[in-house]
Amino acid sequence: MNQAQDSHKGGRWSVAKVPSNIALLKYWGKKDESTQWPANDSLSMTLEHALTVTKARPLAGIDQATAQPPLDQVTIGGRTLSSLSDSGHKALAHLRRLRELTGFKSLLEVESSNTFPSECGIASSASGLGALTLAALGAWTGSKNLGELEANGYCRNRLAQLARLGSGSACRSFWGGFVAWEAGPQGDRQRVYPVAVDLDFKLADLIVVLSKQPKGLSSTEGHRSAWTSPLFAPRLASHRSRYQQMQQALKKRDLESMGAIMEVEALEMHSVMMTAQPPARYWTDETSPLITWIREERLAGRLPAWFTIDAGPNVHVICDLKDAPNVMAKIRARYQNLAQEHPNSRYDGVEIIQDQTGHGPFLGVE
Ligand code: 2P0
Repeated sequence: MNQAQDSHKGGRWSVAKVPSNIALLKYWGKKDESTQWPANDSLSMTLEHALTVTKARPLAGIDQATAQPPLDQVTIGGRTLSSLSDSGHKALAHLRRLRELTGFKSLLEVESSNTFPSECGIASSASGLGALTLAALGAWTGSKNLGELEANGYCRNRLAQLARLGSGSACRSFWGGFVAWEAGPQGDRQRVYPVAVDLDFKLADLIVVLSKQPKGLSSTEGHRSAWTSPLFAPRLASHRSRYQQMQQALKKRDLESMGAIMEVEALEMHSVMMTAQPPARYWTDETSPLITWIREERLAGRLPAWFTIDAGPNVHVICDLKDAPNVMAKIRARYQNLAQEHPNSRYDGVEIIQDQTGHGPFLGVE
């Protein structure tokens, strides 16, 4: 297809549903911002229920050259995005970048919403920038599904590499199951690929929402300040071996080994955050007691579950899907008991969001 000729304008919407992902090995720190080159390899589990649903279609009769001002029209949850807000700037800059890299010209009308609440410990930039990328390419090429989009020159790998430029973690949302993102020897030689493609190894992600306060330090700032932590160089020196151990454990479906590695990884990332300049402490007063309880219960043989924590206070409890009802009941009982012992305390009304290993993205039209 001649990429300067967008296939159709106005009318039909391209609809992308892209899941979020939870990193078991974390992306924290960039070697180069312009190529979004991560400091280390990461590995994540794609989620099933936490999705961004994004619709896009070319703005009839308007292209980048003629529009005044040259802006796409993007709404998220019904609110029009301003280029002045962080998320608005990120989305609009990403659409401009996609046009530059692909040669498509049309400005887009975009409507987006999440199936999960914001600030609950689920990464909305991964699913959001992933869905924006997929919906935009669907709209520009006029593809009705992922197969047609691939036939039009946009396989999942290409989509993931484009999405990565909008938000690094978005590249790991383009496959179901478990996905690896390897930094590679240069910024333009990164690899993203699915690791366990047979989807019968399913884990639960029970997200204990301890706070919905917006985070104090943005991920972008956090990636920059990571380099100032005295713990960051030792982390990078040993991370490749941890990555290989996680790959081995995942291949063997050895959840105990995966769990042990993911806990060390989360604690190490948060130690880097807390020892960076400026220091960032994302945890609430309840984060530490909860992870201590998870470890104690597991050691006592009562809780077959492990934790990980993203750039926020909320704790992702990871367990085999078949153990999820039991683990969920134990966490709920813990908070009911604590709330009875401490009325009107932080223990009241703790929300737990249930998710699990997911199938990956979808593209359609409406
Ligand atoms: C991750 N996080 O691997 C880690 C764990 C947060 C903690 O990726 O600057 O929003 O858009 O590339 O992808 C958050 O970083 O950063 C993140 P940008 P992104 O999931």
